[in-house]
Amino acid sequence: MNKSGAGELQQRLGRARRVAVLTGAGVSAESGVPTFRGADGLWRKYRAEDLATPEAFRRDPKLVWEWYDWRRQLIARCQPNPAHQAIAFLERRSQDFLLITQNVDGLHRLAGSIRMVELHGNIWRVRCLEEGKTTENLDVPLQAIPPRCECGGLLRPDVVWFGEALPPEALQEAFDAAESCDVLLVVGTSAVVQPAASLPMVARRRGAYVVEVNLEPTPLTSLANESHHGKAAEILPRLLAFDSAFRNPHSAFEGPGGPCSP
Ligand code: BJW
Repeated sequence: MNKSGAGELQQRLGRARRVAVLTGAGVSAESGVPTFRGADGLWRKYRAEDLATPEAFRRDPKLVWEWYDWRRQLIARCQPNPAHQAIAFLERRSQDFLLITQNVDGLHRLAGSIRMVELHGNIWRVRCLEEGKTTENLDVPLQAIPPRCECGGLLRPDVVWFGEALPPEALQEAFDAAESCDVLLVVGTSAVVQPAASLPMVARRRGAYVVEVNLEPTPLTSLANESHHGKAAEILPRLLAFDSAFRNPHSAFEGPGGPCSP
Protein backbone atom coordinates (compact mmCIF):
# COMPACT_ATOMS: atom_id res chain seq x y z
CA MET A 1 0.00 0.00 0.00
CA ASN A 2 1.28 3.47 -0.79
CA LYS A 3 1.81 5.74 2.17
CA SER A 4 1.75 8.83 -0.03
CA GLY A 5 1.24 9.97 -3.61
CA ALA A 6 3.71 11.28 -6.16
CA GLY A 7 3.05 14.94 -5.26
CA GLU A 8 5.05 15.03 -2.03
CA LEU A 9 8.04 13.31 -3.66
CA GLN A 10 7.95 15.71 -6.61
CA GLN A 11 8.01 18.68 -4.21
CA ARG A 12 10.88 17.15 -2.21
CA LEU A 13 12.84 16.47 -5.40
CA GLY A 14 12.23 20.04 -6.56
CA ARG A 15 13.74 21.40 -3.34
CA ALA A 16 16.47 18.74 -2.87
CA ARG A 17 20.11 19.68 -3.11
CA ARG A 18 21.29 16.08 -2.96
CA VAL A 19 19.48 13.05 -4.30
CA ALA A 20 20.55 9.41 -4.01
CA VAL A 21 19.08 6.18 -5.36
CA LEU A 22 19.79 2.66 -4.07
CA THR A 23 18.88 -0.18 -6.40
CA GLY A 24 18.76 -3.95 -6.19
CA ALA A 25 17.92 -6.87 -8.45
CA GLY A 26 14.22 -5.89 -8.72
CA VAL A 27 15.09 -2.88 -10.90
CA SER A 28 16.36 -5.27 -13.59
CA ALA A 29 13.58 -7.85 -13.15
CA GLU A 30 11.48 -6.40 -15.97
CA SER A 31 14.51 -6.47 -18.23
CA GLY A 32 14.43 -10.25 -17.75
CA VAL A 33 17.26 -10.57 -15.20
CA PRO A 34 16.14 -12.94 -12.42
CA THR A 35 16.28 -11.67 -8.83
CA PHE A 36 18.19 -13.55 -6.12
CA ARG A 37 15.46 -14.23 -3.60
CA GLY A 38 11.81 -15.21 -3.93
CA ALA A 39 9.99 -17.53 -6.28
CA ASP A 40 11.93 -16.52 -9.39
CA GLY A 41 15.31 -16.57 -7.63
CA LEU A 42 18.41 -17.07 -9.75
CA TRP A 43 19.05 -20.56 -11.02
CA ARG A 44 16.60 -21.99 -8.51
CA LYS A 45 18.72 -25.05 -7.79
CA TYR A 46 21.38 -22.82 -6.25
CA ARG A 47 20.91 -19.85 -3.97
CA ALA A 48 23.30 -16.87 -4.07
CA GLU A 49 24.35 -17.91 -0.57
CA ASP A 50 25.53 -21.28 -2.01
CA LEU A 51 27.57 -20.03 -4.95
CA ALA A 52 28.44 -16.37 -4.31
CA THR A 53 31.09 -17.22 -1.73
CA PRO A 54 34.89 -17.53 -1.77
CA GLU A 55 34.50 -21.02 -0.25
CA ALA A 56 32.28 -22.22 -3.14
CA PHE A 57 34.83 -20.86 -5.64
CA ARG A 58 37.75 -22.57 -3.86
CA ARG A 59 35.76 -25.83 -3.72
CA ASP A 60 34.53 -25.82 -7.31
CA PRO A 61 35.60 -22.91 -9.56
CA LYS A 62 34.11 -24.65 -12.60
CA LEU A 63 30.62 -24.83 -11.08
CA VAL A 64 30.75 -21.19 -9.93
CA TRP A 65 31.98 -20.05 -13.36
CA GLU A 66 29.22 -22.08 -15.06
CA TRP A 67 26.72 -20.11 -12.98
CA TYR A 68 28.29 -16.80 -13.97
CA ASP A 69 28.61 -17.84 -17.61
CA TRP A 70 24.87 -18.70 -17.64
CA ARG A 71 24.04 -15.33 -16.09
CA ARG A 72 26.33 -13.42 -18.48
CA GLN A 73 24.64 -15.09 -21.47
CA LEU A 74 21.24 -14.14 -20.08
CA ILE A 75 22.19 -10.53 -19.20
CA ALA A 76 23.88 -9.99 -22.59
CA ARG A 77 20.44 -10.31 -24.21
CA CYS A 78 18.75 -7.87 -21.80
CA GLN A 79 18.04 -4.20 -22.26
CA PRO A 80 17.51 -1.44 -19.71
CA ASN A 81 13.83 -0.95 -18.86
CA PRO A 82 11.87 2.25 -18.06
CA ALA A 83 12.95 2.03 -14.38
CA HIS A 84 16.66 2.26 -15.35
CA GLN A 85 15.77 5.05 -17.79
CA ALA A 86 13.76 7.02 -15.20
CA ILE A 87 16.73 6.86 -12.79
CA ALA A 88 19.08 8.18 -15.50
CA PHE A 89 16.54 10.94 -16.13
CA LEU A 90 16.45 11.81 -12.40
CA GLU A 91 20.25 12.14 -12.43
CA ARG A 92 20.05 14.65 -15.27
CA ARG A 93 17.56 16.85 -13.43
CA SER A 94 19.39 16.73 -10.07
CA GLN A 95 22.16 19.10 -8.94
CA ASP A 96 24.00 16.53 -6.86
CA PHE A 97 23.20 12.89 -7.47
CA LEU A 98 24.54 9.43 -6.72
CA LEU A 99 23.20 6.07 -7.88
CA ILE A 100 24.24 3.28 -5.54
CA THR A 101 23.58 -0.08 -7.13
CA GLN A 102 24.00 -3.58 -5.75
CA ASN A 103 23.54 -4.93 -9.28
CA VAL A 104 26.41 -6.34 -11.28
CA ASP A 105 24.60 -6.43 -14.64
CA GLY A 106 25.73 -3.05 -16.04
CA LEU A 107 22.19 -2.10 -17.19
CA HIS A 108 22.19 1.26 -15.37
CA ARG A 109 25.21 2.40 -17.36
CA LEU A 110 23.57 1.22 -20.58
CA ALA A 111 20.55 3.36 -19.69
CA GLY A 112 22.81 6.42 -19.39
CA SER A 113 23.53 6.64 -15.64
CA ILE A 114 26.91 8.25 -15.02
CA ARG A 115 27.32 9.18 -11.37
CA MET A 116 27.12 5.73 -9.85
CA VAL A 117 28.88 3.24 -7.61
CA GLU A 118 28.63 -0.51 -8.07
CA LEU A 119 28.77 -1.84 -4.51
CA HIS A 120 28.95 -5.52 -5.48
CA GLY A 121 31.19 -5.20 -8.54
CA ASN A 122 30.45 -5.93 -12.18
CA ILE A 123 29.86 -9.25 -13.90
CA TRP A 124 31.68 -8.03 -17.04
CA ARG A 125 35.00 -7.69 -15.22
CA VAL A 126 37.37 -10.47 -14.15
CA ARG A 127 40.21 -10.47 -11.65
CA CYS A 128 43.39 -12.55 -11.77
CA LEU A 129 43.97 -14.44 -8.51
CA GLU A 130 47.76 -14.39 -9.14
CA GLU A 131 48.34 -10.78 -10.16
CA GLY A 132 45.22 -9.14 -8.68
CA LYS A 133 44.78 -7.33 -12.02
CA THR A 134 41.21 -6.46 -13.06
CA THR A 135 40.18 -6.47 -16.73
CA GLU A 136 37.01 -6.22 -18.78
CA ASN A 137 35.82 -9.52 -20.25
CA LEU A 138 32.79 -9.46 -22.56
CA ASP A 139 33.09 -13.03 -23.91
CA VAL A 140 29.66 -14.64 -24.28
CA PRO A 141 29.89 -17.53 -23.79
CA LEU A 142 33.26 -17.75 -22.06
CA GLN A 143 35.93 -19.37 -24.20
CA ALA A 144 37.04 -21.69 -21.39
CA ILE A 145 35.57 -22.54 -18.00
CA PRO A 146 37.16 -21.67 -15.67
CA PRO A 147 38.83 -18.83 -17.61
CA ARG A 148 42.52 -18.13 -17.10
CA CYS A 149 44.65 -15.00 -17.24
CA GLU A 150 47.46 -14.56 -19.78
CA CYS A 151 49.83 -15.24 -16.87
CA GLY A 152 48.17 -18.65 -16.35
CA GLY A 153 46.47 -17.62 -13.09
CA LEU A 154 42.85 -18.48 -12.38
CA LEU A 155 40.40 -15.63 -13.07
CA ARG A 156 37.42 -14.90 -10.87
CA PRO A 157 34.42 -12.63 -11.48
CA ASP A 158 35.14 -9.11 -10.15
CA VAL A 159 32.10 -9.18 -7.89
CA VAL A 160 31.68 -9.14 -4.10
CA TRP A 161 30.84 -12.46 -2.51
CA PHE A 162 29.45 -13.12 0.97
CA GLY A 163 32.08 -12.55 3.64
CA GLU A 164 34.13 -10.29 1.37
CA ALA A 165 34.68 -6.59 1.89
CA LEU A 166 32.95 -4.19 -0.50
CA PRO A 167 35.18 -1.86 -2.56
CA PRO A 168 36.17 0.69 0.13
CA GLU A 169 35.89 3.83 -2.02
CA ALA A 170 32.48 2.86 -3.40
CA LEU A 171 31.26 2.03 0.10
CA GLN A 172 32.52 5.33 1.51
CA GLU A 173 30.86 7.26 -1.31
CA ALA A 174 27.60 5.39 -0.69
CA PHE A 175 27.58 6.14 3.05
CA ASP A 176 28.56 9.78 2.43
CA ALA A 177 25.60 10.09 0.05
CA ALA A 178 23.22 8.39 2.51
CA GLU A 179 24.34 10.74 5.27
CA SER A 180 23.99 13.91 3.22
CA CYS A 181 21.14 13.35 0.77
CA ASP A 182 17.77 15.09 1.06
CA VAL A 183 15.90 12.33 -0.80
CA LEU A 184 16.77 8.63 -1.10
CA LEU A 185 14.88 6.33 -3.48
CA VAL A 186 15.23 2.62 -2.72
CA VAL A 187 14.21 0.47 -5.66
CA GLY A 188 13.86 -3.31 -6.01
CA THR A 189 15.94 -4.55 -3.12
CA SER A 190 14.92 -7.03 -0.42
CA ALA A 191 17.02 -4.87 1.93
CA VAL A 192 18.49 -7.88 3.72
CA VAL A 193 22.10 -7.92 2.52
CA GLN A 194 24.51 -5.82 4.55
CA PRO A 195 26.06 -3.32 4.48
CA ALA A 196 23.87 -1.97 1.63
CA ALA A 197 20.72 -2.62 3.70
CA SER A 198 21.93 -0.07 6.28
CA LEU A 199 22.03 2.82 3.82
CA PRO A 200 18.29 3.67 3.98
CA MET A 201 18.41 3.55 7.81
CA VAL A 202 21.37 5.95 7.82
CA ALA A 203 19.61 8.30 5.40
CA ARG A 204 16.40 8.26 7.41
CA ARG A 205 18.24 8.93 10.69
CA ARG A 206 19.95 11.91 9.04
CA GLY A 207 16.56 13.34 8.04
CA ALA A 208 16.37 12.30 4.37
CA TYR A 209 12.99 11.63 2.76
CA VAL A 210 13.12 7.89 1.98
CA VAL A 211 10.90 6.41 -0.73
CA GLU A 212 10.72 2.68 -1.42
CA VAL A 213 9.56 1.04 -4.64
CA ASN A 214 9.18 -2.73 -4.48
CA LEU A 215 6.81 -5.49 -5.54
CA GLU A 216 6.23 -6.37 -1.91
CA PRO A 217 6.84 -5.12 1.64
CA THR A 218 10.42 -5.39 2.95
CA PRO A 219 12.11 -4.72 6.30
CA LEU A 220 12.43 -1.11 5.09
CA THR A 221 8.73 -0.54 4.44
CA SER A 222 7.70 0.53 7.95
CA LEU A 223 10.63 2.97 8.13
CA ALA A 224 10.24 4.64 4.73
CA ASN A 225 8.32 7.90 4.31
CA GLU A 226 6.59 6.44 1.24
CA SER A 227 6.33 2.85 0.03
CA HIS A 228 5.01 2.06 -3.43
CA HIS A 229 4.24 -1.58 -4.14
CA GLY A 230 4.29 -2.74 -7.74
CA LYS A 231 6.65 -3.04 -10.69
CA ALA A 232 9.49 -0.52 -10.70
CA ALA A 233 9.25 -0.08 -14.49
CA GLU A 234 5.65 1.07 -14.08
CA ILE A 235 5.87 3.01 -10.81
CA LEU A 236 9.17 4.90 -11.22
CA PRO A 237 8.41 6.69 -14.51
CA ARG A 238 5.13 7.90 -12.97
CA LEU A 239 6.71 8.94 -9.66
CA LEU A 240 9.51 10.79 -11.43
CA ALA A 241 7.32 12.22 -14.20
CA PHE A 242 9.57 10.53 -16.74
CA ASP A 243 8.27 10.24 -20.27
CA SER A 244 9.82 7.19 -21.97
CA ALA A 245 9.78 9.10 -25.27
CA PHE A 246 12.62 11.14 -23.73
CA ARG A 247 15.93 10.16 -25.35
CA ASN A 248 18.94 10.23 -23.07
CA PRO A 249 21.99 11.37 -25.06
CA HIS A 250 24.25 9.31 -22.73
CA SER A 251 22.36 6.09 -23.28
CA ALA A 252 24.12 3.45 -25.34
CA PHE A 253 20.76 1.85 -25.86
CA GLU A 254 18.42 3.00 -28.66
CA GLY A 255 15.12 1.17 -28.07
CA PRO A 256 12.13 1.70 -25.77
CA GLY A 257 13.50 -0.66 -23.11
CA GLY A 258 12.24 -4.03 -22.01
CA PRO A 259 12.97 -7.69 -21.49
CA CYS A 260 15.60 -9.99 -22.96
CA SER A 261 15.54 -10.76 -26.63
CA PRO A 262 15.04 -14.47 -27.42
C1 BJW B 1 10.82 -5.89 -7.69
C2 BJW B 1 10.50 -6.33 -8.94
C3 BJW B 1 10.00 -5.36 -9.81
C4 BJW B 1 11.24 -8.03 -7.92
N1 BJW B 1 9.87 -4.11 -9.41
N2 BJW B 1 10.68 -4.65 -7.28
C5 BJW B 1 25.13 -7.87 9.50
C6 BJW B 1 24.10 -8.70 9.92
C7 BJW B 1 23.93 -9.95 9.33
C8 BJW B 1 24.78 -10.41 8.33
C9 BJW B 1 25.80 -9.56 7.93
C10 BJW B 1 25.96 -8.34 8.51
N3 BJW B 1 27.02 -7.74 7.91
C11 BJW B 1 27.50 -8.57 6.97
C12 BJW B 1 26.78 -9.70 6.96
C13 BJW B 1 26.99 -10.87 6.09
C14 BJW B 1 26.46 -10.70 4.69
C15 BJW B 1 24.95 -10.50 4.73
O1 BJW B 1 24.44 -9.41 4.64
N4 BJW B 1 24.20 -11.59 4.85
C16 BJW B 1 22.73 -11.53 4.86
C17 BJW B 1 22.18 -12.45 3.77
C18 BJW B 1 22.25 -11.87 6.21
N5 BJW B 1 27.11 -9.62 3.99
C19 BJW B 1 28.30 -9.78 3.41
O2 BJW B 1 28.90 -10.84 3.53
C20 BJW B 1 28.92 -8.60 2.69
N6 BJW B 1 30.26 -8.45 3.12
C21 BJW B 1 30.56 -7.91 4.29
O3 BJW B 1 29.76 -7.40 5.02
O4 BJW B 1 31.89 -7.99 4.57
C22 BJW B 1 32.39 -7.54 5.84
C23 BJW B 1 33.89 -7.50 5.73
C24 BJW B 1 34.54 -6.34 6.09
C25 BJW B 1 35.94 -6.30 6.00
C26 BJW B 1 36.65 -7.41 5.55
C27 BJW B 1 35.99 -8.56 5.18
C28 BJW B 1 34.58 -8.61 5.27
C29 BJW B 1 29.01 -8.91 1.21
C30 BJW B 1 27.68 -9.05 0.54
C31 BJW B 1 27.88 -9.44 -0.92
C32 BJW B 1 26.56 -9.76 -1.61
N7 BJW B 1 26.85 -10.36 -2.86
C33 BJW B 1 25.76 -10.69 -3.75
C34 BJW B 1 26.32 -11.41 -5.01
C35 BJW B 1 27.01 -10.40 -5.90
C36 BJW B 1 27.65 -11.05 -7.08
C37 BJW B 1 26.67 -11.72 -8.00
O5 BJW B 1 25.71 -11.08 -8.49
O6 BJW B 1 26.84 -12.88 -8.25
O7 BJW B 1 25.05 -9.51 -4.13
S1 BJW B 1 24.48 -11.71 -2.98
C38 BJW B 1 23.13 -10.92 -3.78
O8 BJW B 1 22.32 -10.20 -2.80
C39 BJW B 1 23.75 -9.84 -4.68
C40 BJW B 1 22.79 -8.70 -4.51
O9 BJW B 1 23.39 -7.49 -4.88
C41 BJW B 1 22.44 -8.80 -3.03
C42 BJW B 1 21.19 -8.08 -2.64
O10 BJW B 1 20.09 -8.64 -3.27
P1 BJW B 1 18.94 -7.71 -3.86
O11 BJW B 1 19.49 -6.86 -4.93
O12 BJW B 1 18.25 -7.02 -2.76
O13 BJW B 1 18.00 -8.78 -4.59
P2 BJW B 1 16.88 -9.75 -3.95
O14 BJW B 1 16.64 -10.82 -4.91
O15 BJW B 1 17.19 -10.13 -2.56
O16 BJW B 1 15.59 -8.81 -3.87
C43 BJW B 1 14.93 -8.35 -5.04
C44 BJW B 1 13.81 -7.45 -4.60
O17 BJW B 1 13.22 -6.90 -5.75
C45 BJW B 1 12.71 -8.17 -3.82
O18 BJW B 1 12.40 -7.43 -2.66
C46 BJW B 1 11.51 -8.19 -4.79
O19 BJW B 1 10.26 -8.06 -4.13
C47 BJW B 1 11.81 -6.97 -5.63
N8 BJW B 1 11.29 -7.03 -6.99
N9 BJW B 1 10.75 -7.70 -9.01
C48 BJW B 1 10.20 -3.80 -8.10
N10 BJW B 1 9.62 -5.71 -11.07
